Amino acid sequence: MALQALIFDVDGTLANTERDGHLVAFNLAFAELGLDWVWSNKLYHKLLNVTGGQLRIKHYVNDYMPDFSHDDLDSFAASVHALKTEIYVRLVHEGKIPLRPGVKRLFNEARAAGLRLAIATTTTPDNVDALISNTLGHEALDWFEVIGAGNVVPNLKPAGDIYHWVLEQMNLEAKDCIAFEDSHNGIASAMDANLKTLITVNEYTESHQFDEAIVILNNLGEPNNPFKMIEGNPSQATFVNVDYLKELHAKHC
Ligand code: XBP
Ligand code: MG
Repeated sequence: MALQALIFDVDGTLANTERDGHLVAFNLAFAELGLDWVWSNKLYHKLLNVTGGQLRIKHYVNDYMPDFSHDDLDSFAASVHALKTEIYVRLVHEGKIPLRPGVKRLFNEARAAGLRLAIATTTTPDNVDALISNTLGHEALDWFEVIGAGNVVPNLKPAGDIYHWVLEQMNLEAKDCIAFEDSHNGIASAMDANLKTLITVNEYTESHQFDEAIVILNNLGEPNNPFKMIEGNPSQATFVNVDYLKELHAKHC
């Protein structure tokens, strides 16, 4: 079967949201709540192994702040996280987080070619809405047939739940799709649903293992700004477009 759909992760894949958005928002939320916690970039790099902002806060308290007193860790983490989400959405609307190279172009080319688009992320749905509408316009939310976010499945990535859910919603088989990810937890989730996965690394994930990726790139590239291939089969392509995706699909799926 020909390639039919592209399924995108959000954080780290569509934009450098972790460094420019989530980390900044966590620290601003801590300060606003009078907590003297400051997550450095180095610490956040480690904390990213735990997906989901609320789980990340609980992991931090348990592993780094064992003496921190709280009545109920679940509700504490939920309230810090709610404020962090508000701040993150505000940062996105201030235009602080651009899309990574090639993302907007590829969405447009894929739509023109009749490919179906979807999102599979562990982040909060408000964050996805804010990023898409701020960078592409509010109407771009309709470009995605399904937006699967962290609230629709019980287990976050690296579990495969979100990709299984998206495939089921679209009534598609994994072999007819390509997933786009940036992290080890992300590719583990996609692989659980048998999805062939294209990786674009970022500063937090360039040392991750991506043994099963169909190709590993520094970014999607643009006609005037070619990608760097970190691992993959040689190709004439210098940026990711629909023809290159079809080539990858034919080779791997
Ligand atoms: C993203 C996440 C999220 C974000 C923060 O992982 O793990 O937790 O870091 O967003 P992926 P929330 O890119 O693999 O989906 O605070 O809304 O969870
Ligand atoms: Mg990601």
